[in-house]
This record gives sequence, C-alpha cells and structure tokens, in this order.
Amino acid sequence: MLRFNRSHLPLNQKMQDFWDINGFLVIEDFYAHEECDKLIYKSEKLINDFDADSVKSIFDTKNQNHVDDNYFLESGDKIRFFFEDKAFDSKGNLINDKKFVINKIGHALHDLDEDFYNFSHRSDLDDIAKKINISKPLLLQSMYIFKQPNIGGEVVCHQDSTFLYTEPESAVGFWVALEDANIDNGCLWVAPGGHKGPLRKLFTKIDNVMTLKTLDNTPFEETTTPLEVKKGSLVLLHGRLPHYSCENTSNKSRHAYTLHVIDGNCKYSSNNWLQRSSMPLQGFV
Ligand SMILES: O=C(O)CCC(=O)C(=O)O
Repeated sequence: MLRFNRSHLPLNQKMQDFWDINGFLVIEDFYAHEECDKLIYKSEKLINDFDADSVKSIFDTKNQNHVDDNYFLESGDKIRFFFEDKAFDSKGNLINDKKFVINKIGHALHDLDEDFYNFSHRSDLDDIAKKINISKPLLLQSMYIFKQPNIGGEVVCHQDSTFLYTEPESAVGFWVALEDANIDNGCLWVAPGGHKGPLRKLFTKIDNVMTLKTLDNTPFEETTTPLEVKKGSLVLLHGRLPHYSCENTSNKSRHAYTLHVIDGNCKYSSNNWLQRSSMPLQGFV
C-alpha cells in the first residue's frame, strides 16, 4: 500500500491517482503527537464531566440498536456519550470505570469544543478536500472513537454514504489515528477500489422511523487491506468505500477521531438521521 506524508501536500498527482483508483488515502504524520495528545486529554476531561448515571445509550453496529434511540438520533448538534455493548453487567451496572467502557463521543465535537474545533478547522484539510473535488466542504459530524482494550466493539462493514446521504453523493471521512492502529487493536480494513461499486444501503426515515433500506444486494467487495497506521496519520475514506474494524481483543486502546464532510453544493437529505436544527454547518476555514 502506498503511503504519503506532509511533504506530498497539497495532494500531488500520485496521491490523486491513488485516491481515484482505491477510494482511500493514508497521509502519515499529518498531525503532531502533541496535537493528538491534546485531544486524548480533552476526551478524558469530557468523560470526567459526563454523568454516566444519566444515560445508558449503547453504540453497537451489529445490532443497530441506536435506530430508535432518541439520545443518539438527536446528537447531531450535541456532544453525547455512547457505551460499548459490553459496558454493563446483567444488572445494568457498568463493569468498569466509565472511561474504559465508552465506545464513542459524538457528533458535534468539531463545533462545540474549542480543542476539537481547532483540530478540525484547518486550511490544510480544506486544501485536501478541494483537491478531491469537494467544492464546498462542510463539516457534518465528528466522533471520538475509543476502541477500548478487550471490549472495543466491531464496526461492521459499511459505506459512509449510507448514513450521510447527499445527492449527488459527496460524503468523505477524514479519520485520524490518535494512537497507533494495528490488526491487534482493531485498525480499519478497506476494500481497495470498492468505492466504484453501488451504494448497498440507505439509512433513511420512512413513515417517521429510521430504517436501513437495501438499495442493492451485491455483496461488498472484499475488505482485504488492513490500514495499520501510526499515531498522527490521516486516512481519507470515500463515502462509498466498504470499510470496517474488528473487535479490539488486545489490551491496548486504539483511539481515533473522525470527521465526516459533505459538499455544500449537493443536496443533503431531509430523511437522513442527522439533522441540525441549531447551528448551521461550517467549512474547514
Ligand atoms: O474507527 C473505526 O473503527 C470505524 C470508523 C468508521 O467506520 C468511520 O469513521 O466511518
């Protein structure tokens, strides 16, 4: 797999070709370790301030149990906390300190928290977005993903446009490794070139209920490629690219921060789960 770094920015021809052919791109050392550490520290602070008795929302892509969970569905313009499936014992009590059983924080960190804002709103990200033909990049959602040691849940194979649909499709993931990610601790796996296949599913509101509707039954292209990347790497993921990550059975966490961007010149579906009643979407700059 070809890897690039800051010296190749803004995206040179080789990078653009790689992106067009494969639907993903790895840019190593995009963020400094200190920048990653600042976000890790901030996530700890946010969890410290979170009252874990106030809510028990689980994020589990295998069972899709968040489809009728208003705490999840109304989180597009908030900072909210979602637990691992294995966070609770049979009596509903947390099996460990809250900081070891949170699955993710989402989905408007990039707008609402100063440190996340600064990490997300950058002209070099704007340059990259423009180079991959997002003419008016808008930052739609952000997630801090913990992939906790021993219990970090699998993220099943999906295409991001299923959840963040525009016409024409424009979603792109900007995924950042805040810690080293490898096969053992549940790195991303991708299907190179799979972005050229059809969109398989659409998570859309039908009769007021969020529904995962099948659009095309073609099986996903094989996710043959693990993206083992170092802390500070930026990974771009095309909205149609099939990707997933395994359960983390190791004793090391795999923190990541991901930003999903759409093109403001495309039509955002009013049937998507994420609707921002407050705060208009902003660009990188
Ligand atoms: O970090 C992960 O494990 C999954 C992230 C993902 O699927 C995404 O950002 O679209």
